[in-house]
Amino acid sequence: AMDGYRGFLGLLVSALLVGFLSVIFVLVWVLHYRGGLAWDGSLLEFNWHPVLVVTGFVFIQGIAIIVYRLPWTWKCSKLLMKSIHAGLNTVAAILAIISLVAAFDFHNNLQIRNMYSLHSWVGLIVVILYFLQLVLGFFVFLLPLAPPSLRAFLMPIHVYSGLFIFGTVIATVLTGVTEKLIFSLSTYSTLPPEGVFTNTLGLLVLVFGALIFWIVTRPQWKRPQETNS
Ligand code: ASC
Repeated sequence: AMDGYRGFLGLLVSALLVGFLSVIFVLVWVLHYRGGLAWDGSLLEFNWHPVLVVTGFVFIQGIAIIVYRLPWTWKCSKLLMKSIHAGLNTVAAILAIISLVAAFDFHNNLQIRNMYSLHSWVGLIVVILYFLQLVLGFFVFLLPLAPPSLRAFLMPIHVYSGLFIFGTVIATVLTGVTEKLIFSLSTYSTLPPEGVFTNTLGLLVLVFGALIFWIVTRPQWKRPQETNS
C-alpha cells in the first residue's frame, strides 16, 4: 500500500510539473516570440487563445480529472470532492469560452473567415461536449435529484466522455499549435528556435495528458467506494 502511494505521489508530482511547465511554455511563447498579450482585436488578443486553452482546458481540466484519486482527500466528504471536481471544470469551461471569444474576436476584427479549419471544427465540438458534460454532471451527480439507478447507468458514460473530451482537447491543441506555427513562422521548415520551443510545448501537453491518463486508469488508486453516496 505504501509502495502504491509513493508511486502515486511520484506520478502526481510529475504531472503537476509537466502541466505547470506547459503553462510557462505557452506564456513564454506568446510573450517572448509572439509580441505579448492585449485585448484589442489584434494578434495580441488572439494570443490569449493558446494561453487560456493550455491553462484551463488542459491543465485545470487534467487536475479536475484526478482530484478523486488524491489519497489525503479520501476522508473528505464525497460532496466536497464533487464540488471541487465541478468547480475546477467550471473554471476551465469559463477560460475555454474566453479563449474562443479571443479567437473569434481577432478573426472578425481582421475579417478572417471563421470555422474553416479542422482545428476550429474539432475545437468547437469539444467545447460544446464539455459544457454538456458539465451540465449533465451537475444535475445527475452533484445535485441530490437523480435516483441511484440513473447515476449508476450514467457514471461509465460520464467517465468515458470525460476522458474522450480531455484526449480530444489535447489532439486539438496539437493541431492548433501546428496551424499557428505554419501561419506565423515562414521559416518553420528551417527548424528555428521558436519552432523547437513550440514543438516542445506540444510534447509537454501530450506528456501531461499521458500522465493524467495513467493516473486515472490505475484501479489501485481509485477512491474507496462509500456505501452512502
Ligand atoms: C454518484 C456518486 C457515485 C456514483 C454512483 C453510481 O453520484 O457519488 O459514486 O454516482 O452512485 O455509480
